[in-house]
Amino acid sequence: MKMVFRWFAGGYDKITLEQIRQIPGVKGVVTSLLDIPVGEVWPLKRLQALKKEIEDYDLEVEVIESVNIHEDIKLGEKTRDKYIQAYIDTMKNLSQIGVKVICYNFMPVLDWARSDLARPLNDGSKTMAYKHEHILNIDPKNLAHQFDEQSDGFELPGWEPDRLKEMSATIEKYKDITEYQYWKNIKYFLDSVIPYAEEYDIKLAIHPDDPPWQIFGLPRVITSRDNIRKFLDLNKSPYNGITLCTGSLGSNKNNDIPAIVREFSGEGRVHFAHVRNLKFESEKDFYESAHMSQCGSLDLFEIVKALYDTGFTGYIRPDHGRMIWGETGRPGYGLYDRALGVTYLNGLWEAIDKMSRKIKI
Ligand code: DNO
Repeated sequence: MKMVFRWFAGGYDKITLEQIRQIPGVKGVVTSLLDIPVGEVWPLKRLQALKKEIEDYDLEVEVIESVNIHEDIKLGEKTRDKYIQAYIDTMKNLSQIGVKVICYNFMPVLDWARSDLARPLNDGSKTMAYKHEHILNIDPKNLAHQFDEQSDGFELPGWEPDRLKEMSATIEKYKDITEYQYWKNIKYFLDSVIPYAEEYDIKLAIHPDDPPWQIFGLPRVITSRDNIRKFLDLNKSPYNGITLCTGSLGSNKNNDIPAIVREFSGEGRVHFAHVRNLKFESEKDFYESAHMSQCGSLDLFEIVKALYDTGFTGYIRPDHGRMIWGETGRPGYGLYDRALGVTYLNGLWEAIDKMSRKIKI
């Protein structure tokens, strides 16, 4: 596995590359060009400059999160081919700077959702939380407004302004889209781009829906073991893979994460892993806890062991962290708690590695 850390390029992060290079065991950053509107080609010159900026700190840039999918592709509109072509052109440019994995999602209109971005915990830290009742009863527009107020002035990934401008109108367009049609739209996208992913040697890694169930009446399908199987079968190329996000899938108690890891990583279809923990407060309510198993409801030892046992050679990053030690910044993406996450994951990996070598001897 290769440990990476999410960093928002182009002045969108207050965490510096200098700080990231000092986290032990981090080999590279996961980033994107946030200012390029969805559907436009990412210019090669910008990408070359980005690569240089990152490599000047001895870090690599082999994973992009995300190249977002234009809504017309998700909706299967006539204009989708133009946006698919732009996606392919972006992939080509990314391949020229050595990118190996693109993380993206197929969530309609919105990306992830939480009811609270800064819930105070007993130890004085703050974290993101999800209360199902709150999401059931809120207009998505008001949620966007609430996020704006709680995000400390940072643009949240997945809640970019260009996406939100048209939000109500776009939600309306999904009224007539059935799940069956949605799956067909996903397949159309995959069959169009995967041959180029193979040619450019870039693996595509879809991110699960977060939370993994329907919200605001929109189709959300990358939610469970069965649906991931269905997704991977839509196009069987090894370049069509997943981002195994433990927190997103893990917020449905029926998803057995170590088993999901064993199955899909065992088949070489997990190209990227987002590893974090969460603590259930009821069936569908949870908050994002510190990474350690004893702090949350997921067993991170079992998850890392499943990755290890299946010979996982992809990229891994700690996921959302709490805000600790008085840090302020983009919710979920502070420096300190994620750095602790890196150290914990590296510790688990080293221990599992050394123990299994001993057992073999
Ligand atoms: C949130 C992230 C998501 C993720 C996208 C991938 O913090 O996990 O926004 O990057 O869904 O496209």
